[in-house]
Amino acid sequence: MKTLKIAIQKSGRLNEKSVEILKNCGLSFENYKSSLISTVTNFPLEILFLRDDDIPEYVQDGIADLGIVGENVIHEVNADVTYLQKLGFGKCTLKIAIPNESEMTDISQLEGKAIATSYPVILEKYLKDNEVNAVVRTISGSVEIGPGLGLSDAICDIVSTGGTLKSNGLKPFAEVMNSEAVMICSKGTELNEDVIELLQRIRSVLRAKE
Ligand code: PRT
Ligand code: ZN
Repeated sequence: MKTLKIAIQKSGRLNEKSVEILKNCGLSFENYKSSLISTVTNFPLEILFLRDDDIPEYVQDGIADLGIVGENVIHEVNADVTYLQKLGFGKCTLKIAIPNESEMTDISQLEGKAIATSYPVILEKYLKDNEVNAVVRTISGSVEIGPGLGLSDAICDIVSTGGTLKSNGLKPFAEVMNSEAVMICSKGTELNEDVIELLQRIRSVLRAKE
């Protein structure tokens, strides 16, 4: 049987927990920061370490059979992949936030306003679903400083503790989507005995944590 490939984040918020869950499944592999591929020595599996943004497309295109990535990233790139399992970490919410002094109370008041975000696809869809015409300003990071700089009236970004919003004088206004890390596979991935075995091990690791 061919060796499976799983794509996980190389470094960042999901890396450590992704490595941990695979190790807890009994998989032995080296986790060198410098290498992009690691071979599991006791299971027919290779681990690809990638930027999280690239994972959905690698899986969609079948370059990796499996992947661990945040749901927000999958939605943002509109990837056509199959969800196998929610993994219970990397939980966060994509929220629209506005300056503390703003008196807006309803999302319809975003009409004609500028919203800074790194998630233009998800935000545009949300605005369309809610029939709000706002200007989406796409920036790649530090969106929280947008309103303070006069770049935007609101932002749409990932929130977990809420500390970043607070320290930038912003307050949550609307919830756009909840997200957590999930295991995905390509539409064409054969659910062979190796995939099923891995999935069963992951599920028992998750159950043991409950
Ligand atoms: O380098 P690479 O492209 O792989 O990583 P990245 O920098 O794009 O992503 P990374 O590592 O920051 O996040 C990976 C994934 O973790 C995200 O896609 C989410 O699914 C998930 N996640 C969970 C978060 C957060 N929590 C989070 N708090 N991603 C980002 N944040 C940031 C947010 O953007 C904001 O700047 O943390 C800040 C807010 O946090 P609080 O706690 O102050 O609310
Ligand atoms: Zn990224």
